[in-house]
Amino acid sequence: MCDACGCAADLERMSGAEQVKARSNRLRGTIGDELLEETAVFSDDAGVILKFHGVYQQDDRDLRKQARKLGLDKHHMMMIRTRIPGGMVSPEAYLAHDRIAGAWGNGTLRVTTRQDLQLHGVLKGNLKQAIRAINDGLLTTLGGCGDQERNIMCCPAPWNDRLHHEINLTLAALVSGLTPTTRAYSEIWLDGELAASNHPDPPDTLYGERYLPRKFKTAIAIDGDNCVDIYANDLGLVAHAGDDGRLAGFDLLVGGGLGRTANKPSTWPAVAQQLAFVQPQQAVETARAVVAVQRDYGDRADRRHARLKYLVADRGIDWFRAEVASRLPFALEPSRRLRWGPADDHLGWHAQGDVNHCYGLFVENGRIHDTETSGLRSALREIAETLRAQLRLTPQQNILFTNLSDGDRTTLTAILDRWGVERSESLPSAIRHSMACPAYPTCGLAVAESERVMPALIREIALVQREAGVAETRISYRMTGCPNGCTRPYLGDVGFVGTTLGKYDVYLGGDTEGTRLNERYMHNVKLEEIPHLLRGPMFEYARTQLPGESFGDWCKRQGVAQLADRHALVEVTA
Ligand code: SRM
Ligand code: SF4
Repeated sequence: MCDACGCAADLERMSGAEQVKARSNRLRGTIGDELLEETAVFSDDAGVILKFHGVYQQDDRDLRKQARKLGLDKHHMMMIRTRIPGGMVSPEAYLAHDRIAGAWGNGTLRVTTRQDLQLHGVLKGNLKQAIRAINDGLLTTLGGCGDQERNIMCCPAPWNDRLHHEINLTLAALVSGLTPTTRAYSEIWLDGELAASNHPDPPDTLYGERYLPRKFKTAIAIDGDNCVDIYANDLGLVAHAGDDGRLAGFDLLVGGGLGRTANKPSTWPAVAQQLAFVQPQQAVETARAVVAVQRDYGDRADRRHARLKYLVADRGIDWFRAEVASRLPFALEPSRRLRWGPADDHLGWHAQGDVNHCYGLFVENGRIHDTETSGLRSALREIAETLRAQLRLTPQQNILFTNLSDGDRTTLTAILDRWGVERSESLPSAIRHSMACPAYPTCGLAVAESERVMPALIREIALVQREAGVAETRISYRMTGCPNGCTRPYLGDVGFVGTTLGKYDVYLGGDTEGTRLNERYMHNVKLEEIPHLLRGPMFEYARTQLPGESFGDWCKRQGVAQLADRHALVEVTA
C-alpha cells in the first residue's frame, strides 16, 4: 500500500521516480522551499518534479574538467522548455523568450523537434523570473517535460481553410483534456500563496497522484503529409477530410517511440501501429482513454520499459484496442488506409489560402543566435517587432512567419538580407533536410557531439551529393549525440547516432514519408570518415536509382547489409 497517496500500489516495487511523484503532493514537492535557498542546484527529488514544470537541471559539460581540476563544483544551470501546441507563437511570446535568453540565459534560443522553444543556461536564482516572463507572454512551461502528456504537435502549415480551423480546435481541446489539473504550477511560479489558499486542486481523474509511468507524446498529422513524424509518437491522430472539405475524423495510431539504450537489446525504437478511426467529437475522450490504459498498465518498476510502445508490444495491439474500447461509451471504427507523400518542410514562400502569405525559414539545428556571419537572432527580433508576424515552429526545428501581406513580404526579405540570414530557397538540399540535437555541452546524456559538429559535416556531405550528381535530391540527415533519438534519426533517410566521443553508428534506409525505421549500416564510424563512407552508396544510387526513387527507398531495395558489404571498404571516385 502506498503511504504517500493512499492508493493500492506497492510503491516498494516501483522505480525511485514513482515514489517521488507519489510523495509530491500533486507536483509541488519541495520546489517552492528550495527556490528560497541560496543554492545553485535543486535536490534530486525536486529535480524529478521540476521536469513536470518544464525545467531540467543541467551543467556546462565543457567546464566540468576545469572545475574538477580547481576543486570547484560543476557549473549548474537550468534548461527551460516552453510547451507550444502546434508550435504557434505570438510575436509578444517570441520576444519574451528573446529577452529571457539575453537577460538570464546563454543568449540563444532553440526551436525543438517537437515545436517548442528551449532556453539554456538559466541560473537557479533567475528561474522564477524567467518562467513568469514566459507566462506573461501567454505561454506555459507546464508539461514541457515530465511523466505526462508533452507538447502536442500539429502540422504547422497555416492554411486558412475550414479543415485546418477544425483541426486547430481539436488540438486546443486535446491540450486542455490532457493537461494535469494541479495548481502547483501557478502556486510555485506565478500567484504564490494566493493560489494555494483560494483554489484547492480540482480532482485529476486522468493523472491521479502518480501521473504516468513515463513521458507521453501525441501528434496530429493531416492525411497525406507526415511532417510531424507521427509514427514516433505514443499517440498519433491523422486527420481526414471529408468530401465537403471538413474534418471527417481521425485515424489513431499508438505505440511509437524511438528511445533506446546502447547495448540493451530489450530497448528499441518502434513505429506506431494503427488503432482505430474516430469521429472529430470523439477524439479527446479516446485520447484520454489511451492515456488511461498506459497509466494503469504501463511498467512503473523499470523506466527503460515504461513507454507505451513496450505495453503495446508485450500485450499486443488487439488487447490494447479492447482495453481502450472498454473505457468508451461509443464504438471504435476500423482504421482507414493512410496515404502519405513526402513530408513537407513548409520552407520558402507559400500562399495561405486567404490574401496572406507565409514564409518558412530554415534554422540550422534549431539554434537561434547571432554569429559573425549571420544575425539570425537579431533578424527574428526585428521581424517580430516590426511585422508582428505570428510564428509557427516546425517539427524540423524551423520557423514559419505567417499572415504576411504583400508589403510584409518585401520587408521580411529585406530584414533577412540585411542581417545576412541565408534564405531557405538557396540552401543545398542536404543542409535544408538536416537536423541535430543539442548534445554537448548542455545535455547530460550526450556521449558524442551533435549540434556543434553537424554544420561542418553536412556541408561536406552536400559536396558528396553534388559530386555524385544528386545535389538537388532530397535526402534527410539526422544526428544525435546518443541513442535516445531526439532528432528522430531512426526515421531519416540517413541517421548518425553517437556511440562515444567522435564516433557514430550510421543508419540508412528510412523513407521520405517517415513511415519506416532505417537500419544500421556501419557501427562506430569516426566523424571525419562519414562523408567518405557515404560516397559509395551515393554514387551507386545516382547511377542505378529508378525514376523518382528516393535514396532511402533505394537503400532499402538494395538491402542495407548488402550495401555495407559492397561499399564499406571500397574507394569511390567520381
Ligand atoms: Fe529528447 C531526453 C532534447 C525530442 C527522446 N531530450 C532529452 C533531454 C531532456 C536529456 C535529459 O533527459 O537530460 C535532452 C535535453 C538536451 C538539451 O540540452 O536541450 C533532450 N529531445 C530534446 C530536444 C530538445 C532535441 C532537439 O534537437 O530539438 C527535443 C525536445 C522536444 C520537445 O520540445 O519536447 C527532443 N526526444 C525527442 C524526441 C523526438 C520526438 O519526440 O519527436 C525523442 C524520440 C521520440 C521518443 O520520445 O521516443 C526523444 N529524449 C528522448 C529520450 C528517450 C526516451 C525513451 O523512451 O527512451 C530521452 C531520455 C529519457 O527520456 O530518459 C530524452
Ligand atoms: Fe541528449 Fe541524446 Fe537527446 Fe541528443 S539524443 S539531446 S544527446 S538525449
